[in-house]
Amino acid sequence: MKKNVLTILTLVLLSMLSVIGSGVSASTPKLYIDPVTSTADVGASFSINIKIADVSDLFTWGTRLQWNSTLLNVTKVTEGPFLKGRPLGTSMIRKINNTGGYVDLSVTILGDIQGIDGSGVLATVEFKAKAMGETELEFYEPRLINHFLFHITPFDVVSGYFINSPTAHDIAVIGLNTNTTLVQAGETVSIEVIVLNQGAFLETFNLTAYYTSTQIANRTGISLDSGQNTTQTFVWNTAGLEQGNYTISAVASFVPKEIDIADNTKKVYVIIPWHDVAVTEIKASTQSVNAGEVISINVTVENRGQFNENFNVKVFYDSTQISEKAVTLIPGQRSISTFDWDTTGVAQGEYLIKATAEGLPNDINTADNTKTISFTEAITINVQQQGLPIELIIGAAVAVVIIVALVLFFFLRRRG
Ligand SMILES: [Ca+2]
Ligand SMILES: [Ca+2]
Repeated sequence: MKKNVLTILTLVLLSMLSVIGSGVSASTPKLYIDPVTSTADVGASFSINIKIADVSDLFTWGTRLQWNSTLLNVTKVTEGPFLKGRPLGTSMIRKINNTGGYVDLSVTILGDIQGIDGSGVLATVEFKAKAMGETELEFYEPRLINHFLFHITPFDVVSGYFINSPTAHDIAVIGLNTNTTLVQAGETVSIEVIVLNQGAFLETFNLTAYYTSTQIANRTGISLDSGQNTTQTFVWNTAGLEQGNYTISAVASFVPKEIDIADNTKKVYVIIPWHDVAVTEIKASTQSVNAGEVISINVTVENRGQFNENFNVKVFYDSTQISEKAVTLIPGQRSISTFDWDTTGVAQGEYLIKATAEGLPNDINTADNTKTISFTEAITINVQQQGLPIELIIGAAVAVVIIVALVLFFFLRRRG
């Protein structure tokens, strides 16, 4: 047992040293767990720090930190010094769920003031080990927000790891970060992959980076000692690629007798931005009017791309244009424009209303730029009637003819 403890301590020390040694780009903020690898005997406690490096104007941060609930319980969460010391202090929300194996954390500076620059400890989390095994201490949906309430992006994320069974073979991709999440086709993306030997033995493996299922590059024969990590950088040339959402993955090949193969792959997303606006809904204020009345038509449009867009929305009944409006939308924004249709002079009948978004030459999906209401939603234009409707007059005349015919029929039969 003593030898095991010594091995674990060496492993932890090695991983701490290698973390200090592995330099990450100075300009991109990094959210990480220190130390990368933790250990504790069953029943013993240990602490990890959630740290930030190279951040500017950090005002609010939050994340879920999750782990395998059969191995660890959180016993204490305290806020670190990084955001503290402001005139009005900070507010921290922590929700510990040891059954689910996670803690939700959120800290914000109080008051309308600047955020903090630099590097430091955001929080300290104390765990107690319940069993033998290993688990990732993983960030889920982490967010960094500045004092303008904008998300700070991109930032690098490196998960932590707990192990107290030192006889395993296991390597893991613990970090996968790109220098950008938005790239113009033709530019290059730098992909940084961090692999940690979480097992107890020297391992040799291959590391491959992909976009979607296409290989970017492959490194063979990477060797790592127990507890050691390596940072490998790949360059992805996006020349000739279409606009879209690309999955970037890093895959470490399995080593013999590997106990956990799920952590050998990590994924992130990079977007080659596109223009796309869409008409998503048309609603008329009424379905039936007399000619001469005004119908309000609400048209909902959405910016489904990544650029600010200016375009025109036109509304038609059948193929006749009712009117046109200019719309400006930021990415992801939706708006409703109201068009008044004055039906003066419109012939009696049923009409389908159509709306189109026009004036965006690079829209990648023009199919969603036009929307027409369904036949069941057709607008009926009635002609205003003076006196009795013609149908009623014809109906009454027919009834009179039938009654006269019947009376005549019975009268002649009786006489005969
Ligand atoms: Ca593994
Ligand atoms: Ca479109």
